[in-house]
Amino acid sequence: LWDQVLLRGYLTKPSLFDKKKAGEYVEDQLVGPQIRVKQGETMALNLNNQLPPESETTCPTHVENVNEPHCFNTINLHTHGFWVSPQGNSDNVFLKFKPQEKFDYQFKMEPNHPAGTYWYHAHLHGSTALQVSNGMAGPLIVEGSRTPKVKNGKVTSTGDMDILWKEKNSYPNENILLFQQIQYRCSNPDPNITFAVPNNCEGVGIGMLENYNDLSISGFWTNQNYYTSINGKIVGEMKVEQNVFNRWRMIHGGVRDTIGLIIKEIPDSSKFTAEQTIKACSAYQEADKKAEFEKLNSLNVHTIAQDGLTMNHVQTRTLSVFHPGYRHDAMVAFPTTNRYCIFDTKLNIDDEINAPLPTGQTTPQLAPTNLFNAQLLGWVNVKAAKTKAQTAAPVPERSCTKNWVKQRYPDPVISA
Ligand SMILES: [Cu+2]
Repeated sequence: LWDQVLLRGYLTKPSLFDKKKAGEYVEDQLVGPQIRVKQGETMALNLNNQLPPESETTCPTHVENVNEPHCFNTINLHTHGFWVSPQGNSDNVFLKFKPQEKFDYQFKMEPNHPAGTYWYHAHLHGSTALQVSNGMAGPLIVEGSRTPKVKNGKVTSTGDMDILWKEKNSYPNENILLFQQIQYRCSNPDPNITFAVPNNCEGVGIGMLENYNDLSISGFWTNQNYYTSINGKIVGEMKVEQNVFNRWRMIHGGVRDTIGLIIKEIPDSSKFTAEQTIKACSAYQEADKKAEFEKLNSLNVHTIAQDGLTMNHVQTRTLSVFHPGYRHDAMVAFPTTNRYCIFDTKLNIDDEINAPLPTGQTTPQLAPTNLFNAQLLGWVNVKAAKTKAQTAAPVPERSCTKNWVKQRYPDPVISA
């Protein structure tokens, strides 16, 4: 039984927008629409606030203490990671727009702005965490075509991955995975109706997020019946083709829990239905299945960019750690037609934001003990490869060194 929720978000279709303008609540996905822009372009964006009106109680004219949360229906928009002006009608977090107000943003992208994966979200002081936890976040993609620059045999600029990674002369398909942590609480106007678990509405309440006390600040994220969604879906399906490299643009658009992403293969599962897959994946979540969980094959994820920046070398890993706001671009190929589970494994720094690492560690490690090994976030449905002869995708050994660039580009393309 899924909970019904009433949250703030970005509408994805003009038809929904017209309804909303008429004062209605509308049904839409949890995640904001994808926005794409090219290097050198100006991104024009009209933000039109159709949230319900504020009152003197919810949004006082004079705020005594600006750190006191307030004005949850007053918004603005921040382009997370963009190298643009933070002033005027650009990425200016001091702008604020009340319900029924609208604003024309203009984000001027430099011709050398790094192509990559970014995201946008509400960023008004006093309401940011609450609005982002409602779902006010969406993917922001910068497309680019810069070639690597090499000087005296050294790469001085890595170039844009959009044109660097080719498979059989075509650019790889891509999937955006935007992770969100929607921290709603159930409510019912009848005070006699209470909820044993605050975020399990049991069909008699509606999930909302209306004050900061409801934001989970401490304690174990998973143990509180919370989920991290991918593209607005809880334990949703991703479709891919066997052995084909896809570029996964992964964005942590949540504010709460660090994600330790691991993709595990379920043996003999190629004929599993969605229900069977979710059941099979879920069986590995609890701590008493730790040994079995660890025995499952982990998929190699070939990370090519972090936080919008193309890396010098491909880094192959099985565990990808995302703190809130972080992005990873990775090339992933699924070698079998088995089902794969997308897990958030429990880390030793989990459930803490910016927790210091134990002495001597440079990256977070899997938690030695936890009630859960991992939480299931989604699953992958792999369609059989078109050609029978196809072998498992090779682990790429690529880097933006001169040799590699030379293999891919004729000399004149490399600007010295
Ligand atoms: Cu941000």
